[in-house]
Amino acid sequence: MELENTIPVLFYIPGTCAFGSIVALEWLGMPFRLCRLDGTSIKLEAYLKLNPLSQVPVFKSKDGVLAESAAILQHIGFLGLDKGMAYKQGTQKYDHLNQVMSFLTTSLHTSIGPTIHPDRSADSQLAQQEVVHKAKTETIPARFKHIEQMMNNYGWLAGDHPTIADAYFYGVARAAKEFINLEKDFPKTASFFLRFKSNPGVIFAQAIEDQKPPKSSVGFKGEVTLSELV
Ligand SMILES: N[C@@H](CCC(=O)N[C@@H](CS)C(=O)NCC(=O)O)C(=O)O
Repeated sequence: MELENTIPVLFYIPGTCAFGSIVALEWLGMPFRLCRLDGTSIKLEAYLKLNPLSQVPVFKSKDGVLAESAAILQHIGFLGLDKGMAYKQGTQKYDHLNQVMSFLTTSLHTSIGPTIHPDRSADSQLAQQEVVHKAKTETIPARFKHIEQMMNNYGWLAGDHPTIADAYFYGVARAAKEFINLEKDFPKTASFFLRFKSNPGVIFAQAIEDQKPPKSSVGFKGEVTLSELV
């Protein structure tokens, strides 16, 4: 039981930005568990103790409790430096990755928010429709334009291979594929989605979200419930 408690846990809700952290954990290859939440359990007192903001992802390990995707992914990425998941602080590569992560977790993430929770951006239905329309036709395409420019000659965001930035981007940006014509307007980003879809970490995270038994995993030690953890 004590050994069990030392295995890190990632708290997630399917379909959210927590996807990238699941991908990164799978890449890392160290033992981890997952705790699936929903719109109700995320508001429970037990979870609010972990993250008073009532948001996912949260990562609980022997090093403590971490919220915020950028912090969680840099933490996991540091553990996976030998795998090239992230870069050593103090290097140009780290600074660039950090810059990309900052853009993704702020400008990009917040641009997509209104399309998922329009009620949080405006009160009346008409005002909400306007907010969603502006997000889909102006703000999000502008952010994707920047992403398209950031895609490097290797087809990734921060290196000659996928890093935590690519894992996070995939999880957040997939929602926008429904109303953005990637092939026509953002061909490098369209190609990114096609290639990254078959990455083992992405296949694993997708199976988890879809509640299908993952075909393979290096470190996954199973799902736990919130009540088992408190
Ligand atoms: N700044 C936070 C944002 C986290 C966030 O907004 N998470 C969303 C999912 S993408 C969430 O938990 N939504 C649940 C809710 O707001 O009820 C981060 O980067 O991790």
